[in-house]
Amino acid sequence: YTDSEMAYFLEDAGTSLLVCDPDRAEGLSSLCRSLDDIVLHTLDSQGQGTLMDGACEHPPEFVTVPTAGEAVASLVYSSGTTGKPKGIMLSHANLVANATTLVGLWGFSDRDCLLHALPVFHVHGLFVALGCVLMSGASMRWLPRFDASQVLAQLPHASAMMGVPTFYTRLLAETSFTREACATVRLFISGSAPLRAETFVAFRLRTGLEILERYGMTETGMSASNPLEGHRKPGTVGQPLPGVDLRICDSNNQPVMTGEVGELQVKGPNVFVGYWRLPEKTAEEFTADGYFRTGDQARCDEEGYYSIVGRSRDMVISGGLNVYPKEIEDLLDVIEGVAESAVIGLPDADFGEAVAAVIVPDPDANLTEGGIQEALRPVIAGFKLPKRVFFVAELPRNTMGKVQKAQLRDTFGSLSS
Ligand code: MCA
Repeated sequence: YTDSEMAYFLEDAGTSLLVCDPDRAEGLSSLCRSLDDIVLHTLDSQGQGTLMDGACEHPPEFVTVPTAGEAVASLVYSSGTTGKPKGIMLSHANLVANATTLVGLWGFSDRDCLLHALPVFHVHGLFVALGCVLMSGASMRWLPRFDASQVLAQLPHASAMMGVPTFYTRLLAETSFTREACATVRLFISGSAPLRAETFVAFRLRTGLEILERYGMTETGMSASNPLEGHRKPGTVGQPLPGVDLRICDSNNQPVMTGEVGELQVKGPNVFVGYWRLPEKTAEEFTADGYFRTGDQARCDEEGYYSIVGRSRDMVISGGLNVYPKEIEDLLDVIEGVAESAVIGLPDADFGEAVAAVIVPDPDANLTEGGIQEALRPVIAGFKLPKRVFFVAELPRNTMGKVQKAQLRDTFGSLSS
């Protein structure tokens, strides 16, 4: 995240202490001073920094502070359709419930070694991966980021791995990724973005193993999973987790018939406490009978397997990261020479979907794709940056004046096949 994105998080959360990589300390220290004197400490990937220097001055023993299950354990930020990121309050009880369930469901034990290559600033790498390891006493090999050759080098030490579909398509692109390369691995899990059925099949042909696809959200942790033992159905996210209640509803929050498409709603001990300082937004996202409205369109088959078939919210999932078009459109629209813009997701072989911007320039404006990307780069994180920028004379709109994004997606096709 850029410093301007960080400024929003720090202020919104009411931060009192920030721990950052030493490389970011200079930029962030002036930000911290300008925001109510936030205390800044550093910690590098080797565990060194001012945080550890300070900690060393304290005795290693301390009194454990009791806390309630419903107390907020973590605020994880996620953008939204309005463009402003929301702090998602996860309680200790949420985290414990989900980790306990997943350890049982996926069979984690102290004999496991998880190969961890996910970022730890999302629920997937932070609470799903670390939760399963900590709650089962498993061990972990922790990579700073996903790198196919590093993963291949570490796989012989691992019994399990979690990843987004991009991990698996990148591994399949390596000829040395073979049945022998994953001889020690009992479980590959995929989530955060739809796993294409063709990737599932190619993976099985190459390795003899079936990727286990599961479904979750920051607000809910994990909600559904294909089974450890039993039939893993490609194109589905499996069945509800034990203790988690899933239903598919029409626009009146009435459950639809089996096989019909509707909005997926979730209730259970995994569901978050609410959005930080946004009680009205929180109330909007829950039904009167207490189900969280995911905004995902789903279908359930006769055997109780759920498939995610679409999104009712305008969102792009790129390499497992959610990008909200409104946030980028707001930034594009203030660039000189941009009359209006629409941000869409286009199919991409590597990231599943890639962010693209469609821009209507002002008359006489002299805009280029590179110029637009450079204007955005200092203000948004790299994964949100449009990989392509297209220019059009006007945006297609319906009779209500709403931009027809489906039509734009048809027009611009895919970035790579
Ligand atoms: C990096 N870039 C990206 C992405 N990641 N662009 C689009 N989508 C991305 N996901 C940018 C970089 O800034 C860089 O830009 C350029 O693309 C190429 O980077 P590359 O080296 O190929 O990327 P990478 O560093 O290898 O990262 C790709 C990745 C990574 C391995 C797929 O994004 C990743 O680890 N994704 C996992 C996300 C995740 O954990 N999601 C969980 C959230 P430039 O060249 O301009 O510098 S969802 C969740 O938690 C819920 C609960 C759930 O269900 O799981």
